[in-house]
Amino acid sequence: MADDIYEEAAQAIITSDRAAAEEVAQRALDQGIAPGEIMALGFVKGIQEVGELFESGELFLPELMMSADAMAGATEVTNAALEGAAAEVKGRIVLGTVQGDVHDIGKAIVIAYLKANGYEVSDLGRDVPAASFIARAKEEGADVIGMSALLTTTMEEQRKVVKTIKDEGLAFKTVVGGAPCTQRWADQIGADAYAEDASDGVKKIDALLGR
Ligand code: B12
Repeated sequence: MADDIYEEAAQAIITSDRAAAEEVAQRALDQGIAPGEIMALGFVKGIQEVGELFESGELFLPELMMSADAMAGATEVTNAALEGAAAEVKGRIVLGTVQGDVHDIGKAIVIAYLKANGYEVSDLGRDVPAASFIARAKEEGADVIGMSALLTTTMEEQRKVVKTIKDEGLAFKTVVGGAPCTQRWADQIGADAYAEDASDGVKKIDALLGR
């Protein structure tokens, strides 16, 4: 049953079992479940629960890191299934996790979705300084700069990038995402869009570029 496999996926993350996570991801794909679906309804539920256990002090950093590793394994399997799905190139995007922040699981999912939906994406990695977002966007003639931030302390980096674009009169559109970000935050810093998850990211970028 589909519900069971979603639960199995969540459990593989909660129990930090990378091998199980990869096996469940592959089995879900073999059963015809879409990569985004097993991610959103299974693995992401698991890592959210891990985050809650960490916050309430029931789980510690080494366990959180092992769960993150299991999540990375699942993401590799589902992202591979998204590869090569698109035919036309709709635009160029540079995307990274902001300076001071090493959370990159969500970013990897967003990149896979964008690629599968026809975008050329340069992955700038994590802990990316504001100046590097701008320099790479210029170098690559990007249409959009995407910034991921998972910490309330690193969200400010998104503001720096948006401000530089405005100060220098550059044409890049900006999209922000990550757990602490909201539409309100995007409005506050003057970003062009906020996306709640990977598929929303594709929708928002399509809309920004009139695709
Ligand atoms: C996994 C994890 C880690 C892993 C990260 C591994 C990795 N390679 O990414 C490790 C163990 C390294 C880690 C470390 C830390 N973490 Co941490 N971590 C998490 C956890 C549990 C899950 C994050 C995650 O992967 N979620 C799953 C993905 C799929 O979701 P997502 O990232 O939100 O991305 C989706 C959307 O947001 C959106 N999106 C994201 N980015 C973008 C960008 C664009 C452009 C678009 C369009 C969309 C988009 O699309 C994605 C896909 O749908 C969260 C809890 C949580 N609720 O988020 C805590 C959490 C973010 N961490 C937290 C903390 C405190 C830390 C540490 C400071 C812990 C410590 N004491 O050292 C360090 C900080 C390290 C650093 N400098 O960055 C806090 C942050 C609190 C705060 N308010 O700032 C959280 C909320 C946990 C908690 N509840 O306390 N962490």
